[in-house]
Amino acid sequence: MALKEAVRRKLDEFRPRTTRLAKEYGKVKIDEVTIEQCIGGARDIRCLVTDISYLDPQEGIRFRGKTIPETFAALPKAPGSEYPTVESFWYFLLTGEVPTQAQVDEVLVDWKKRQEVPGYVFDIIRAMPRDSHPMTMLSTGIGAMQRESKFAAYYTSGSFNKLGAWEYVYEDACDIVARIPVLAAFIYNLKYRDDAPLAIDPALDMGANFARMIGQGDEYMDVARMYFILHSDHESGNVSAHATHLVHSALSDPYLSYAAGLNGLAGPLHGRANQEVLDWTLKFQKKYCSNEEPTRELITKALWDTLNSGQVIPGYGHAVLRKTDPRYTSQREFCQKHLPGDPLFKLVSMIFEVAPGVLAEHGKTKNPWPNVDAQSGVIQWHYGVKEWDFYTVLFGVGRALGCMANLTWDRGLGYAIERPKSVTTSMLEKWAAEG
Ligand code: NMX
Ligand code: MLT
Repeated sequence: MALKEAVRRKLDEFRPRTTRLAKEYGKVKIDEVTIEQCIGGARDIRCLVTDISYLDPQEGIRFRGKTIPETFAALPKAPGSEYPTVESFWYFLLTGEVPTQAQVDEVLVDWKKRQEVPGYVFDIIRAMPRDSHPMTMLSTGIGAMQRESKFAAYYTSGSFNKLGAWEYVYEDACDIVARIPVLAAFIYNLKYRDDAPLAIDPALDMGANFARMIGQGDEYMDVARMYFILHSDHESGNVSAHATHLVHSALSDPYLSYAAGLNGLAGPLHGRANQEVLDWTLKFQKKYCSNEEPTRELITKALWDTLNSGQVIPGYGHAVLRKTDPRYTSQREFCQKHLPGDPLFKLVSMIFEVAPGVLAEHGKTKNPWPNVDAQSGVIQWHYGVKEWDFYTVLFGVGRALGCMANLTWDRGLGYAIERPKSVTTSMLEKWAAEG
């Protein structure tokens, strides 16, 4: 498999760099920690390493050094499509190299071989109450599949070798990214389509096949490709990526690790914000616009009502970004091209005109600009995926790409178990008094 060999080559190139940094420059300081950071969620403390993506507060995300437009432009596209295949993006994330069409085709064939979700996983999800949140079903499904882990089997085989362990993480990572769209589609069909059978099309790439599996037409194929790529990775400190990395650092296998990542993604301050955005927007429509068109004044009032009731404005703000999220912009451009007249898109655009000013006046958030979640739901809604409690599952399918690429590299570079040091409040008070 060319991809695995390319990853091996890249890891062999990188390992001496990491080893040298740790051995020769291990005591060089790259940050210091304040009490504010210690109490305030470790914000901005530089203590994680990844080469898969980097988030600049002003510019936003770069995948393997490329901005979103550069990434979309560089990678091989699906036939007749404006967007690259998820398979080509996977090759790029894992290696940092733009694949040839032949290399993409090889990934496509490989994923087809790996994509079968064992029947017992479906049985377990079927046994859950039908009104369980789809993220609970997704995380349960990934956790249940843990018995398939090649890494776990290797660990208990008696011949575990630290240097070779990444190969088994790679195998699990490829299995997970190939299977998670099938699992997600199964959950969608079970909950919202009367348990419709999965119409898997072996000829199609991942994004296109996902569209087919949830009963969508051809026009949704690029939506899926774009969505999964945009949501894949956001450097390593975000909750889902960090949780996945942390759990794997104990040598828990990729299934257990990604189930943990998904549980973090399910939080309303993280991935579930996309569900909250749609919920907020539709409630706004129902409450204020049953008889009249939305206006800036009505939106301003609704935003203040939300803030005054102690809630956050979903889809706005960010822990790192200090400008409009380029993932928001990318999806907005998609909307301007494909659904300019959609009433919900118009409303979301009007919120974009008003919310930053309201949040700035409110004066709390460090970043009043929209993030990825403010724009993603309206696209799903437009194409008929109207069950908004499913939107975080879509995020979870995309985020698997970044988390699994990272785990492969974590193991390849032999990163240590993560174990930061905690202190007590009395210690902080003592250091505060000492200045
Ligand atoms: N609406 C109202 N208040 C906000 C918002 C917002 N959108 N964003 C931040 N604040 C408040 C925040 O709650 C905090 O208040 P307090 O001091 O009372 O605790 C204050 O502003 C300072 O927070 P920041 O330092 O600006 O933001 P932080 O890094 O702590 O949190 C988020 C980042 C993303 C959790 C926060 O902006 C938020 O809750 N946004 C709304 C939820 C959302 O869209 N999440 C999705 C993020 C992207 N993703 O997909 O994960
Ligand atoms: C993400 O994509 O993970 C979110 O934007 C949250 C983050 O980066 O902290």
